[in-house]
Amino acid sequence: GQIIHLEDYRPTDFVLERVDLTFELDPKETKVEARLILHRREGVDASAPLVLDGDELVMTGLLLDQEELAATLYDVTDDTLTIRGLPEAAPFEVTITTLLSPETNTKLMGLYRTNSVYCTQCEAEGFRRITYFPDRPDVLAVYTVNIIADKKSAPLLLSNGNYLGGADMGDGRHFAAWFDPHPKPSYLFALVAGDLGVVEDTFTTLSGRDVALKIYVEHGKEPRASYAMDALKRSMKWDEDAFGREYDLDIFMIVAVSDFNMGAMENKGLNVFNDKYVLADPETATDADYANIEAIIAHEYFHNWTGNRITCRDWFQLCLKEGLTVYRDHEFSADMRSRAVKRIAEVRHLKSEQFPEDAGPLAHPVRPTKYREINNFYTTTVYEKGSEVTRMLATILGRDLFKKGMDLYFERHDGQAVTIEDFIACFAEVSGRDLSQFSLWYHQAGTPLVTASGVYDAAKQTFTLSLEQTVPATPGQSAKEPMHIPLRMGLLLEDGAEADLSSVTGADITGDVLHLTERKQTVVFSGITSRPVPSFNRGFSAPINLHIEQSDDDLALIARHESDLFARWQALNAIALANLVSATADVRAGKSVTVERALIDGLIGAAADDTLEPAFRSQALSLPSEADIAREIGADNDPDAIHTARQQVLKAIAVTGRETFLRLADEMASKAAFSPDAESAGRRALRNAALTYLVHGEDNPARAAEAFAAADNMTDLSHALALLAHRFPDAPETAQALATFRKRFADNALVIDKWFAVQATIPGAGTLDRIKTLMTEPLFNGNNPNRVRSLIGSYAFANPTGFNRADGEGYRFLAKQILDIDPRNPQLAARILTSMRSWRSLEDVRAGHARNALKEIVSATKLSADVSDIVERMLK
Ligand code: BAL
Ligand code: ZN
Repeated sequence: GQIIHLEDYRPTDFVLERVDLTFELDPKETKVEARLILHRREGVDASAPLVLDGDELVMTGLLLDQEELAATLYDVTDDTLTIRGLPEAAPFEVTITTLLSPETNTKLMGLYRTNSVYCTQCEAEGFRRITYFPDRPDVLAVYTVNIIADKKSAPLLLSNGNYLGGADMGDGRHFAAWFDPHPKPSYLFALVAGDLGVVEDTFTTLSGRDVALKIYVEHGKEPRASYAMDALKRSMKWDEDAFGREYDLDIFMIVAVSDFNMGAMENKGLNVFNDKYVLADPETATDADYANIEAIIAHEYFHNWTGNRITCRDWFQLCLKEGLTVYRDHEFSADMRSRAVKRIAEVRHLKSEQFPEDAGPLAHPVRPTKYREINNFYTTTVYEKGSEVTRMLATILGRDLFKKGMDLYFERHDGQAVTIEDFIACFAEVSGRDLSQFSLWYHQAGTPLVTASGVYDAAKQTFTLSLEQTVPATPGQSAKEPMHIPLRMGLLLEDGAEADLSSVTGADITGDVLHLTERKQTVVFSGITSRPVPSFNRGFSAPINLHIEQSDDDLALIARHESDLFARWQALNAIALANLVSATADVRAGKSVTVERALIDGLIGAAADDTLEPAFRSQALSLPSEADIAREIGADNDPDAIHTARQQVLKAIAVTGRETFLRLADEMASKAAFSPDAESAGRRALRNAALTYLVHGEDNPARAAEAFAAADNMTDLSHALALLAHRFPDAPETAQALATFRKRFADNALVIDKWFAVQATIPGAGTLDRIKTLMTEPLFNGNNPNRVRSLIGSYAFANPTGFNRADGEGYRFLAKQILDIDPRNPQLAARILTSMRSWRSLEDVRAGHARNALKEIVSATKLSADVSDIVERMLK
């Protein structure tokens, strides 16, 4: 494919007024008739042709104002339909008939079948696989949709908007008509038809309108949709309370399907979900699953305003809807659960997924300026860093001005397709601030590095802080400007009190926010009565790497006394990370590993502190991951050494903390019936964290096997299974537990995904053979994205030692899988391939093997645009 540039944007020559679609559904041959009413945009040359997008379409009819079009007046290529000789000013009607084969559509874009249900996925460019169309987000139109289908196999016929009516057709078929009054781009179109069960409820909006809520799932799974329904109602209420946003149709529908490339999709009034993010009950879903369901139900619902009512002008603006909507779902979850614990989880995710992306060959700005394949830009940079940028805007402006800016955005741009500049202008206007430097966050890729050092002058009672920021070079961007970095901070004094920051020179400070705007800044605080311990980036107010020489004692002070709970966790994490990095160096040097007292005391102290909520204590106990350690080391990584070092540190903590962990395992055991609420989940998390240490401090699997046998919910059961499999992969107890689990859940695809994932993530070189055997399992299904992600994705993304085998077999295996998946499902293949994005930070031997595997992919004869874009960027 060719490269698309932001600077080439121009509006369409023709304005689309209305769309009428008629589907005659059939698994092998679905007929689509699309009637488009258009007119030439004012000022556009009278000879300009209409150019429509298409992808793998078979066209069997083309009419202009109901008359057949002469062959000389149009051209069809693989990806366009061009029509000439159109009226100069008057509206006209183009009617296109296409034939589709939903059953053989394995790309899961456009119209396809999943478990005998017809379903669509159109974002970003799937609608062009249904009919020829101006398939771009700035073409907004009102849609009427008629669906005709076999009555028996598809009693349910759904599309966007409100239901108009339907009837029996007398020939075994029936039809239904839907009308969506809200103009929308084609990527928000959806159709679902099939035989599904439903869970129903209603929501009364703030202005008193009743909205029918329906969640469609496979028959028999209705009870597992009740948590999703509850999350939906809480989301609708929260968006009214927090953002003043009311729902705007008579009905809101969610359909859960089992074959889906993404997590979910925000189609207007008809969200389609990966069933993984709808279905839950205590027996089959973990606490993490419940939290994800809550977050994703909210995310898709919030898109109704941030994405649907106000959409993107072009796909470069993807973060306009995604970054903002992630920010909104983060805030929602923070209000539903513990804000500090939620923030810790967000930052862990950001650092483990987005920071490596930003530091590697796939780095790109939050608002990119060019792309070859837009599907490859649904990234953690656009989503998670995009959300962080929104959060910084809220931090800089403060709550009230941020809200004013959002209100102005909703009011000014409702019904429009807009840009990041339009969004930022609303905040500049309400605050009177110049946000041009802040906007660099959208344009400059790379994680800024801030280095800080402080000097205390006891005689003058001043604390002088030298701050310096650099933004690393990234592909296509060698030189960077300094950014506006809002750094929330505190100066902790000896007695645990906090210094007053108001007497300061060299930087603007508002509340506890220090505004770092220059490359180098010297900031002097006066009236500081004792040597202060600076605590930076409270709440992770800016997505940066921070380097500061700070002793373990100072970090331990922060971990005990910071008023910001997130900062306490951050300090503990910093102690742990430094220790794990030096332990890795020890292992590579053949020395014994040193585990610092500050780490052991800090972790066990936090774990034992009954004044803190259990969920926080479990986060405190959870050591940085092997990927976190690799990222901190940065270059010449040996995953085996990292693993060994981390295991040894874990064991040392386990041995010293044994009494505490035994107490916690006992105290946190649940005495009441299962509840998925955050507090109960926190107790389970702390108990399981304690169990993890206990099991790592012992040489036999008895305790893990006992936990497996005793578990009465999926959180505890899957945790025990992972402990067994990862710590004692070859024990008979592990084989037994895996077999029991498989037998008990063989009929439940989502649970079996966990069974595959736990085996795919067993550390060590031997896991590859295990995976090859698992692929011949009757339960493996290479066409189901969830299943492929659970086995092959988990291996490549979440098994550093297993995947990064020193002999390169892991990479060669992945290359083979990518080439196998690509022809069926390019999006899935490209996504899994990004697991190799940090290959350059490996030691030379592994990096050499990785390069060869990537070269093997790039030299394959036929690659999708998705995979070739990723692999070429990774090799550049
Ligand atoms: N728009 C794609 C799925 C999501 O981000 O909600
Ligand atoms: Zn989204």
